[in-house]
Amino acid sequence: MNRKTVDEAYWLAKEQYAELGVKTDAALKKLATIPISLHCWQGDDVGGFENTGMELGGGLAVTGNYPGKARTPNELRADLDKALSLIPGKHRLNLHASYADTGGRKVERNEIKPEHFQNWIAWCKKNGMGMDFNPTYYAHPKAADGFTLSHPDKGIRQFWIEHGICCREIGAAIGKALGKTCVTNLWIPDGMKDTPADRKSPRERLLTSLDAVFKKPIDPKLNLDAIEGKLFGIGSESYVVGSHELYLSYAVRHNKLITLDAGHYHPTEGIADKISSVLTQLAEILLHVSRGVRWDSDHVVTLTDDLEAIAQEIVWGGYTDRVHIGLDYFDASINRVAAWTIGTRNMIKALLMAMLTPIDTIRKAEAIGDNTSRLALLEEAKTLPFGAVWDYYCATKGVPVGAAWLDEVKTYEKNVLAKRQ
Ligand code: RNT
Ligand code: ZN
Repeated sequence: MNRKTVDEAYWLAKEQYAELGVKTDAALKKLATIPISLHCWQGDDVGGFENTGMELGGGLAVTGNYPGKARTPNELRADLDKALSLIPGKHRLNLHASYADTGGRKVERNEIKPEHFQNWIAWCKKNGMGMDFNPTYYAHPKAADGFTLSHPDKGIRQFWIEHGICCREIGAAIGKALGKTCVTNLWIPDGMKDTPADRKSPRERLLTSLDAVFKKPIDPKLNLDAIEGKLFGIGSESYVVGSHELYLSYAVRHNKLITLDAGHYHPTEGIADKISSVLTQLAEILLHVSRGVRWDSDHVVTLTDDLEAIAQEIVWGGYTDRVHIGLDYFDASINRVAAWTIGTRNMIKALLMAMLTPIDTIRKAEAIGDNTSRLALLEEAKTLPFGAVWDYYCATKGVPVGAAWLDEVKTYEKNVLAKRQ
């Protein structure tokens, strides 16, 4: 589509929205201020660069063997550069500790320091991006039996406590270097395949470990702590130590962020409704936007009703400053740069759709008990010319309009990814 057509379609759409009291220019201005945190682990199937030869473990499973996955930090950054050139707006990087860029030197996880992430920090700085961080509690000999911070062995627990402490320091260093607060998200795989005889002791050990990890106060302008629970995983079908309830109560008590991962609840349970619930008492939260297909399968984020509901809650609730939006999926069966591009563009699209809904009018109807109008207007809103506004946003941000980005990914695949075998 040429620029003239994009602009003309936008002007028509703008008029149509204006009649409903929706200001499209203002929506696009606001949209440009909302960063999405791109998860590094889509680029290499959650592999990281420690070269321990360990299996992923922790119940994480990546299927597919599409050629061209990033093998080095430089390759991963190049792939991210490509994806970011196809995504409108300024975004963030979400990095796992296992992606330390140590120049091939082995550094134990309880000894990692900000210096091991300097190349990542420099890359973010160059791109004007913020950065988020995650301790890595899997793919390690000390996590091989499925327990980390709740391990019955004190020495193993201590190792993982030290890892958590290192990661918060790194988070603070990231926040300081980039002048943008880093969110450091803690997730552990600990759990049991079959019915436990003692649910209590591992949870009490986890609590003590969390207290040790979070003991040192860190300036919340530099680093914010988030904690991510789940209901079940592969190998932890019957019991997960770090359940949603454990972390939610911890977050409320200790002023942490709760992380809501879209794949971490009962398979038909969405996270959209949880946002306004937990934000009644928590200052901020982190989302792991993902897509489960029948289970916590971490498929590429598509523009589903679930995604729209999440975006609506963030936008309509006025929570854009209190909800940190991160992505969490990993698909190795398709081009990985495309996977990032598709999922991130969809997240942004969903936010824009929410912003373009005449919610004030719909809320007025609700307030006077006119639920007929509420339903009618919500349904009519679904066929408003959202696509024209989205295309215009892409064009004005200098990224490909429509499926044109795919040609660029195909070219990149031919020139770069295919040469990686
Ligand atoms: C696992 C959690 C966790 C991981 C990443 C790689 O179930 O969702 O967020 O996906 O840390
Ligand atoms: Zn997650």
